[in-house]
Amino acid sequence: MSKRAASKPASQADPSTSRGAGAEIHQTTRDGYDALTTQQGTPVADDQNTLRQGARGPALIEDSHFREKIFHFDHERVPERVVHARGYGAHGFFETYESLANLTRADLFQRAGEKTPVFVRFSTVAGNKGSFDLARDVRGFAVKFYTKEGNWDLVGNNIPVFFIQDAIKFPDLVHAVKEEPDRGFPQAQSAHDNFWDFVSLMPESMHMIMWIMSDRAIPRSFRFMEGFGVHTFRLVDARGRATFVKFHWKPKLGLQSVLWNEAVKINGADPDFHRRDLWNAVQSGDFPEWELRLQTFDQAFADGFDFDILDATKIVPEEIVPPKPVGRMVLNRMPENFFSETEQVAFMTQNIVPGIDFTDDPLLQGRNFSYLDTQLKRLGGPNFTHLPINAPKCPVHLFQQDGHMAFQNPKGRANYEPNSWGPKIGGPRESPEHGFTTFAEEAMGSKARLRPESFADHYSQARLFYVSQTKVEQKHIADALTFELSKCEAPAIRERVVAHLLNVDQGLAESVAGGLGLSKLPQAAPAAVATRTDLAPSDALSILKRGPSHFKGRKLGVLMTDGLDTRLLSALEAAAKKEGAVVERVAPAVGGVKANDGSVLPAHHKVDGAPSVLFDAVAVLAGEEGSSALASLPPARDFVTDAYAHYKFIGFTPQAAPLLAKVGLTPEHLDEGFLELGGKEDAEALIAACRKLRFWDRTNGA
Ligand code: HDE
Repeated sequence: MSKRAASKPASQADPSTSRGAGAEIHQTTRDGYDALTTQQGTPVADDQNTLRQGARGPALIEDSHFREKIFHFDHERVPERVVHARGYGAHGFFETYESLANLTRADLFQRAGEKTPVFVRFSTVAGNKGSFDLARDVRGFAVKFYTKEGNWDLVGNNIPVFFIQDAIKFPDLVHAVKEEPDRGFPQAQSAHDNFWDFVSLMPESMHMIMWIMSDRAIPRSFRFMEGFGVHTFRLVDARGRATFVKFHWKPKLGLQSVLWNEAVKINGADPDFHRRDLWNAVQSGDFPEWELRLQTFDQAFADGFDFDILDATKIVPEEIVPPKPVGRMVLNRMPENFFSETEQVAFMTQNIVPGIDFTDDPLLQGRNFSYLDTQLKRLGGPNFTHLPINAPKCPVHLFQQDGHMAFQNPKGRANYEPNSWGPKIGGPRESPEHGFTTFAEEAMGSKARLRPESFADHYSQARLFYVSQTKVEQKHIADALTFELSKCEAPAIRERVVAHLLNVDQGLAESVAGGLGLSKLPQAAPAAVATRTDLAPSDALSILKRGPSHFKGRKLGVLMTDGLDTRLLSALEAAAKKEGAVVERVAPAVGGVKANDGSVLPAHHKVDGAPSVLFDAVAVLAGEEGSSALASLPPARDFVTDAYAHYKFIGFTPQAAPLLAKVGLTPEHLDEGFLELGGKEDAEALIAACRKLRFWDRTNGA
């Protein structure tokens, strides 16, 4: 183009045809699109070129469309959450099984079958917004119930205890775990000196450390993890009688985690593994579901515990107080816009409804102070409840007004109370019969900064958690501790942590000390209260002891080659479908493979981009034609090697033998986790075997 010629954008309509036409013409383009407008609604004629003085001249300040567009772009970001920055949400409903009127007056629990809309946001804690999903971390599990009597936010985690007992230590904990301030790394991981330095000086964190070093901290996906309200709350009935309650979410699909070696690789192969999983499940109609269960007990019962129910580093074992199912939550709709909903949602622990109340847990009390503050900072003003995701779905009547971005100011003349304008225009009034009333707890004592004696036992429940695990799970905890502490540069920090582990379990401490290459065991850390070794192990604390007996909701990765038997693939897909599982096809090229009947079978993934860590089980459906080429393909070799190392079930056709042999899996090495596939029955047998999820009997896995 000549330097002097002005470019005429394709979208620029001929002014003679559009001028003077009716309003509808301004709202749509000639080819049927909505007309692009400015924020003020003015139709835009040219969105390709800034307004200039001559084709090659300077930009003009009167270009308000450009100014508005860039101004808005420059302000697209709001501060990310200080913690739980990386999250993913979904809409759904909560359905009450039966009336709980005997326990609480909370409206959502009054009627069997009542459905309450919810929005849930899952998150990691330590990483920034752009970090990867499979960080070793506690997961946030925050639920906003839009009840008929206001929003109730149950802002929980997938681990039922916390690192600290008093909210005043939260900034220290978070500073310690996040990137070190001088260097700005490591990101989204606790494997560094500052975190373990803090932990080693805070014995109250030991119980949480057991959980966070367990496989709970690397869940297979949000759909396979539990949720907990963590603190003890209160339910209050219509007569004002209170019962203590702990909230539990149980995933219908069962619990499942990945191995650390898988987590590391998933983060590279698909950093969005968890969000993609939730998106795919909901979009395909496989709606994830959790059951809400309540542990309830009264003061007299609580007095019988040897720990304090106000201490968030303690659990009430499920064997002592079995959680009672009271309803189910189904997530059935993804947000239409990630920012508007998942980013702008503002959870606050202080959002409770009549019939639910707090306890004096010092962590909860501190949280109730913090969340409002954080929303003001993040969302920029006091009117964030006007955003659709935060707005209650019940009537809201109040005298609060104005402020940034107010778009629901109260109507009418009365904006104060008392007034004498009468019910029609005088605005709302308080309702003592129905309104929220705080449980009338007696409180006494002098003002002081004190930690109660009843919070002093830091090791007994850490030990309880450890001894309740299977051998495989115990090894994972020891390996995780060894890995994390090996990343600490200061030997004194490693030793201090081992000194605490000696109060948890001698074998665990020895194993970690051995893994770290400590020349001798340190002295056990001084303990305010001796560790109880007589607590009955709790199977509910183990993932593997309660593994699912189905493969539903899981994913089989099928590596295909040219010449594969289409009937076998169909049989495998049918068996998986019957089970409620998903099959994804992987091939040397994403265009697919040519099957033995001449048909072309498209693939979901090229093998380089779909390592076996993305699947719960795999099958290698090689055919004659593709067999030897597959064996010489490095990512195909990794596909099998990893599946083997990760204890996965592996289906294979005889033509896969060259690939298996290439990675040392000659026939004498194939254990019962390998299933040869010939026909329909074998396909069904593979899916049936996969119900165990992993073949733990394999002796030399990762
Ligand atoms: Fe939070 N926490 N927290 N927290 N928390 C936040 O609020 C805080 C704690 C939890 O998906 C912040 O909106 C303090 C325990 C979840 O949007 C902030 C203390 C548990 C989410 C905050 C805790 C949680 C948050 C940051 C110590 C499990 C994400 C952004 C007393 C029961 C919610 C925000 C979402 C978020 C403060 C401890 C769960 C700064 C002071 C214990 C799931 O307000």
